[in-house]
Amino acid sequence: MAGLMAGFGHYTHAVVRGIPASLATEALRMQQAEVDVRRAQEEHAAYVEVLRGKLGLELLELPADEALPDCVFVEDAAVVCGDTALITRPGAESRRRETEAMKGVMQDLKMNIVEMTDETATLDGGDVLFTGREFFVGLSKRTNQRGAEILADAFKDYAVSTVPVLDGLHLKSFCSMGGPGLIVIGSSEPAQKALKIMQQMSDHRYDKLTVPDDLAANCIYMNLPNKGHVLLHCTADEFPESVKVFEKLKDHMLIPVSNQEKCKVDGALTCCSVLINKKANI
Ligand code: M3B
Repeated sequence: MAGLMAGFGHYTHAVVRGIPASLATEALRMQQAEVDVRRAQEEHAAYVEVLRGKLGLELLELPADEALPDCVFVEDAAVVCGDTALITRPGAESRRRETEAMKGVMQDLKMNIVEMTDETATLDGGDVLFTGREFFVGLSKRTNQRGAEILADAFKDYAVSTVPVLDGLHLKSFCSMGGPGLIVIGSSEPAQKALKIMQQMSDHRYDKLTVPDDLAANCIYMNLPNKGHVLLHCTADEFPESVKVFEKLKDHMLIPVSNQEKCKVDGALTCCSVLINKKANI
């Protein structure tokens, strides 16, 4: 049991991608909102600097592509666990080609690549919650059962359970991992329902950290040498009540990261990087 969780949250590399000007008008969004691209780019640069400068990860930076307005949200294009990278088939047609550059960088990293070629399958990485011992896959507007099956085939060492996502875009629009065995969950009814389903389907008892704001439940946990437990979470400007909850975590190094512009196009913190644990440097 303990062996399964050892190393959870340990990362050496991160894949990120630039923000094209086309994000302002063309990126998909659930609610109409105007985005200031320059501000979004500044915000993203600060996010990247936390990963590289503060946390010491090796960054692989893909250039922005004007033809792919949502390309900064790299999480949706690949699911990485151990040495395997599953290149997804994003649910939105306009996002399908985001996977090309992602596949290229995974090849450079010498990952074991699995491609979702089945044309009936769709899956966005934002619907995939890896807990360290199993996967939960949200069945949403963007991810279907066939996509979840292909993920289960790609990561045979782990159990995979599906969770209906009735509200919002992705499973991780209201949850994420906050530590080994710790699920961070939003307070809305759909979020709480999804948590119940995950608890029922698992033979493990997860701890939970409930935050008032659903979007604030999307945070990034890492366990890094010399730093220990690290949590990137929303800022007090955005979600003051949720930040108070994070501040009760006494073992974590807490890093607030601003996400005000990117969230206008439904991008949260996890969306903007693919984290990888590679022992040997490349
Ligand atoms: C968001 C893509 C936005 C496209 C990520 C996870 C949950 C709220 N305009 N993609 N992976 N969603 O975030």
